[in-house]
Amino acid sequence: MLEPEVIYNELIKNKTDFFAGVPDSLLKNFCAYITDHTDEKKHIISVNEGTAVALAAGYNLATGKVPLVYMQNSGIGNAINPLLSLADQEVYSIPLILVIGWRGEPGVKDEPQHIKQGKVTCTLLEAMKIPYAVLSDDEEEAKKQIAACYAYITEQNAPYALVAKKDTFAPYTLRKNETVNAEMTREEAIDEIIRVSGENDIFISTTGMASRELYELREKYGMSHERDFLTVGSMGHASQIALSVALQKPDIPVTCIDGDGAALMHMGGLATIGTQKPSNFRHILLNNGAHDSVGGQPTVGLLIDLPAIAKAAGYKKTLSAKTKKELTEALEEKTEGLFLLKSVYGKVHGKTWEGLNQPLWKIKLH
Ligand SMILES: Cc1ncc(C[n+]2csc(CCOP(=O)(O)OP(=O)(O)O)c2C)c(N)n1
Repeated sequence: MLEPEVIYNELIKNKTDFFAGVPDSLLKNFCAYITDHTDEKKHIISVNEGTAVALAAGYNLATGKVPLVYMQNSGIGNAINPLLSLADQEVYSIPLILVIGWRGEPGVKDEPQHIKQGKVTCTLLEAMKIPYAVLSDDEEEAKKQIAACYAYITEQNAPYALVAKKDTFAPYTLRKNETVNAEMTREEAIDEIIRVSGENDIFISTTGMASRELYELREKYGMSHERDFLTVGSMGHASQIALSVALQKPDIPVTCIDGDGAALMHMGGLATIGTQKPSNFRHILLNNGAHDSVGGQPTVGLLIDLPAIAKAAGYKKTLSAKTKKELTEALEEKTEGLFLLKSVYGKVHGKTWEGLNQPLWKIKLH
């Protein structure tokens, strides 16, 4: 295994001192080391992988140095546009290092949403003509790969990728761990939400632990899973799936259980919801200020006023709840054409999501 410190020092030695990205469980230890050892202006946990590439490009334009962008392979899709139409050699030729966590690596057991991404990870890089190395877990070999990466970048002024398999990085425990002062866990909030909801309500839950907890709570109470759609992959898109279902099924209450990281990833979707205004739609955002499912790395969720943003985007009503009592009151509030976003502050666990162990199903609505 590679000590995150060793890799970080190799990067610093090569003057790479700017890091941006969206966290991934496979890169958790590496990201934690970066957080603890990098100035806050030089480590930006970005809202999505495409914005991370843009932040890196800006840093390169401003300083001439080679920045690093980290992501899970599922984020390559978000990054393709700025990689090909901004950083590519045939456009602005921006040198940058990509560190990509390889979920769903062929031959390694993983969840359904990672299988295809895992199969095509290297092919996608090849199609983009981004050279890459699968990072060795041997220190000396990894140092050689990093040297080759900088040799290419210096000569070609273009992106180069290091693909990291599971268990490439040795454990590292984050020291700068800010605890969220919250009374309720995400699971307790979901428990309360389903307790007070109608049994025919449709639930669309976001990527990560929220979907797992919804599933497990249904099991615990012997409830049906039939009206739940678990957005296991495709982070940030649950609210739009829910919006579209709500528009087509105006007589059925539809609830989106969202996360702050996911909502921020594609925050423009709030404007689509706010202008469509289906009165059967509830958007419940479980805001723990963190990417809890992949290790608890912070989001800006608690630094900005998400309900105010939703309100400004056209949501009819927004409520906030920090305690179970406030949540129950908010859920029971009835307004004609109620249209809510509730920001619920949940405790962070910091455990990484191992995924669901059940086959995927689609809700049957037609
Ligand atoms: C495009 C993309 N980038 C990254 C990931 C990895 N990932 C899975 S869950 C998650 C964190 C989600 O955070 P949030 O929505 O705040 O929910 P929480 O885990 O805190 O409940 C991340 C980054 C992913 N699945 N897809």
